[in-house]
Amino acid sequence: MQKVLNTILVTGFTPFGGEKINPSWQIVKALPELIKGYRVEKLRVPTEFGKSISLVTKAIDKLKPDIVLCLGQAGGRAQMSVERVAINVNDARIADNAGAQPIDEAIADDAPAAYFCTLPVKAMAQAMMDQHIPAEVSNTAGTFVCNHLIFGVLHHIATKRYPIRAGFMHVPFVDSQVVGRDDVASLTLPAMIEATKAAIIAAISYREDINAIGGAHH
Ligand code: PCA
Repeated sequence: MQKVLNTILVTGFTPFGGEKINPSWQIVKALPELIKGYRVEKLRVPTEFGKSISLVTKAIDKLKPDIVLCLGQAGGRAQMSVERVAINVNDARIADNAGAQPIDEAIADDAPAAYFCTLPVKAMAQAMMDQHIPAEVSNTAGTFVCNHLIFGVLHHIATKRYPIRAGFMHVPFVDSQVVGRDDVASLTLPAMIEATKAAIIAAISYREDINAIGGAHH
């Protein structure tokens, strides 16, 4: 069957670390089905080493999206954080949702030390700030399941030579998670949804521009 619409795959995680919700999935769930003519495919990913990568890479193989944007919670951060890089390390401070806690392990042996995300990180952060929502480019996605997932996704795309752009965004706690906690940053869900839409539009515009000037993938 012929592919009619361009597609963006957007993922969010299940709650972890004792939290009842994960704002990353709340945001993804609330996104429209269509953004700037791109079909929005949504996937809820378990906060587990291994399984998170296999689930998302399977979805990529099946859907062949043009863009992949994974979201995760970074409790304590004050801004929407567009990640620049993923590193080839699992080093877990807490166990994942299946009880695994890898320390100082490589994610993949036959892989580089790091991958740069291939979305326009600065334009995405700026697009969110233009909506009056605090946003930044971050130079570390940590060494837990979020970094693990985006590293695995970028490695899969590189290995398969897919013409797919992929990136990651960490999001703060949503306000309901910090009720009764002192000095912990949060944003409201509507603000984070608006911000994410703006970031997605920036990613789509960038891809359309690049393709218009000659179809380069990187
Ligand atoms: N945040 C974790 C994993 C799942 C999530 O939402 C992280 O930053 O690694």
